[in-house]
Amino acid sequence: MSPQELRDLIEQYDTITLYRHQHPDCDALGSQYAMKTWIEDNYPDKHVYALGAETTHQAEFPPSDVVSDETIAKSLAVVLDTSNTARADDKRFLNAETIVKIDHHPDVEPYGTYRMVNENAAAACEILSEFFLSFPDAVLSGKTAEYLYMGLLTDTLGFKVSHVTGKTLRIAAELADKGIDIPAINRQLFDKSYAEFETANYIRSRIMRNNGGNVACVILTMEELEALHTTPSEARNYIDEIGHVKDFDIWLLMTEKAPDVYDGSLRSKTITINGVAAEFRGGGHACASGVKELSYKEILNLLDRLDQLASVS
Ligand SMILES: [Mn+2]
Repeated sequence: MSPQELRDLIEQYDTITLYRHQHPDCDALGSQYAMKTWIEDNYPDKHVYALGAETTHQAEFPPSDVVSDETIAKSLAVVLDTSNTARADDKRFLNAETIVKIDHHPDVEPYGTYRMVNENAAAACEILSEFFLSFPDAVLSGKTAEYLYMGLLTDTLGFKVSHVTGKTLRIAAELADKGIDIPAINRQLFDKSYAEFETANYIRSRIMRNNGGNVACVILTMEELEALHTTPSEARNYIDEIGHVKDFDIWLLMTEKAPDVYDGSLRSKTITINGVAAEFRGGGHACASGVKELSYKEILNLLDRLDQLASVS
């Protein structure tokens, strides 16, 4: 739908309910709260509710609203950053009178009465920014701009991924002009706690490399995880700490969850690794995979296979 059609729809409804996906990131929450503040700033008499049970620890967002099923039924529902209905945090949007999907993921399930979907957009916040910026007569506050910038920045990993276009950067520039505090936003989103910093230091100190030096592996035992006060799956979130090294083509982080039972996360720059991952009860994307329930002996076999991959490429 066009920006004007969406604006007309917002003007028609007194009650608007907003939705995000499960395990929300800063694009899901940022787009949701940007929509809420923009509508409240421009249409102060309307009732706008942001719904969803889960939140993120990466940044602070207001608490979710609580609304009745009756309120949802008569509302305009706008679902943000959510490619399919099963992924929506609050599925009651399906009972709303009118549903709008605003998203940038592949449109695998074109749900809703209307759609504003652009698979080439870097973030839901990019689509929403474009919508807001097409109305110079409407207020786009600093708070709304901050929410939008947070979504853009996190979904593009700091404007570093291939989805970033000239349009993404022009939109970021327009948001910057609204007086947002860019360094403060970056600190809020990306600064670590000292405990996380120390865990990262420890993991980096445990790197083992193959003969060629281009495969890097860290194996954390149950004792080590206990000393780090972290769980096996939380520890594997630190996989990025051993990436971004010119010398490493493949890197992996194995964590012991029961005596001699290890799960692992594997990453590569360009080498396809999901085939090898599948040989070890795993799989995933070409350059980002997982493996499950390996013994220490199997880890050594896995390292041999990755060593072969890295040496032929
Ligand atoms: Mn997104």
